[in-house]
Amino acid sequence: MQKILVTGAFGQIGSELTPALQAKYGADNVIALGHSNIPPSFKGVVETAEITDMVALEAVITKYHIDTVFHLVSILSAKGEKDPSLTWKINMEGLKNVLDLAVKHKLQVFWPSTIAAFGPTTPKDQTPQDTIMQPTTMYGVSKVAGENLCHYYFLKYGVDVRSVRYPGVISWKTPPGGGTSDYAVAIFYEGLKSGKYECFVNEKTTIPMMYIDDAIRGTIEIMEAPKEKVALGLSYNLAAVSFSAEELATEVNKHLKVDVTYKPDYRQTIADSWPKSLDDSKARTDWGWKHEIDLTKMTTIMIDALKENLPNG
Ligand code: AKB
Repeated sequence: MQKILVTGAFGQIGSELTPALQAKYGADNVIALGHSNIPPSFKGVVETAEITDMVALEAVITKYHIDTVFHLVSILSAKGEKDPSLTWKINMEGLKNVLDLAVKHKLQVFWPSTIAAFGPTTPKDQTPQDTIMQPTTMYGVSKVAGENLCHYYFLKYGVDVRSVRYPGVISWKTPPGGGTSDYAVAIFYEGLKSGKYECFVNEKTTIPMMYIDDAIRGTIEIMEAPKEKVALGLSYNLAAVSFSAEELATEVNKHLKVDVTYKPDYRQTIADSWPKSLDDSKARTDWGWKHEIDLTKMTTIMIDALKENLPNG
């Protein structure tokens, strides 16, 4: 990794991965690709291009002699159900463009899949690495198709494409937006702002979750791992913690008084279709994945950080 392009650089993962890569590889060696959502405070090299615009994308890759792409652009599960056609277009055309450019320019690629690639017919507890994958959202469908596309580009063209299946990721730098796992972020924002949170899934809802620092570390580690330790073209299950919405509310209430009520909407069905926990032993064995942050630590970090950074926190 010498010249890195991050697509979706200002989304939930990108806004923390980009500075982590800048710190490690030098600010001039990381190009952040965005469009309408570039924060004025961002320090670094920025380019704008639509992910569906292959010519514009190739121009950026050529201009900076890019050798590595972290391709994060994606429409998430809940937002995706509002416009499934657009979700397919952004998620799949974007990935195919990046993979085609990877063949042409010999790029190493990171692309994330997620727990949304699973569906109601998947075993829910300790979901295995290889299992039934029949998702019920367009986002999930794009993730299964994307996993297969990455595998195909590895088999057919030898592309060094590496991937993990993220759980719901919890972070504080960007406000929640478009995902189903967002309730586990929104409870902190709303709790600090108003002391109340109306949760859009019921109290028993349990899905795998991970604090952003673990997700960023895992992402960089899989990309830096020696080739012989990683199954290229495979999306690895990646786990940290699993807890119910009620357990999260209890943990948050150890720090601040938040009145949590539950009013499930269409996102309940999505959350119910996902695993409760993941078996990520293949990632642990192959390239040494290990999470560090549990529910207690994550809650403390979120509250401390938002207290300092939310305008009315
Ligand atoms: C979402 O909720 O859509 C995402 C995911 C779990 O992939 N955070």
